[in-house]
Amino acid sequence: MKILFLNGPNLNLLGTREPDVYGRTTLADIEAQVRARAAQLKVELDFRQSNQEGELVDWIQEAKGKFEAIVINAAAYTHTSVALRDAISAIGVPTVEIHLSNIHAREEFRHKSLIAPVCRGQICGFGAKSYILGLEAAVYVNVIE
Ligand code: CA2
Repeated sequence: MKILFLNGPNLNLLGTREPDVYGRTTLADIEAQVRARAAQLKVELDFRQSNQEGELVDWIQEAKGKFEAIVINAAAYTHTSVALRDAISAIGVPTVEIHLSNIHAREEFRHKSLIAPVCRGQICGFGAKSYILGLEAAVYVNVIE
């Protein structure tokens, strides 16, 4: 099974800026944790980050036929991107939405996710563990389908 992890804008800054909000764990640290769990589950991973909305759309489109699931932290595009939502909806690859923070407990503009209705489910609020739970959910949706 192959799973594509996508990370949206500014997540490359994790661990280096605003540690009070997002902690000191870098995206590379999170990737290492996800890879360790993926090895236990015998799952292959591709782990990517982009600040460009169009590049994320391209990667979602290209996932069809190559990956069994997508796990996405769309970051700020979660709340704004009809393009990401349309791409997820169009390709039909099961997609799990994840966030480090509990977006529902933060500013009101973060409560709305445009991608949530086209994702299989949402995991938020567990810090780096949201990524591990996202991986497990991606495996789960493939096992039960
Ligand atoms: O909680 C999450 O994972 C978010 O997707 C993170 C996004 C935010 O816009 C979403 O509402 C929730 C922000 C990612 C930016 O990360 C930074 C890391 C360090 C310094 C600045 C931003």
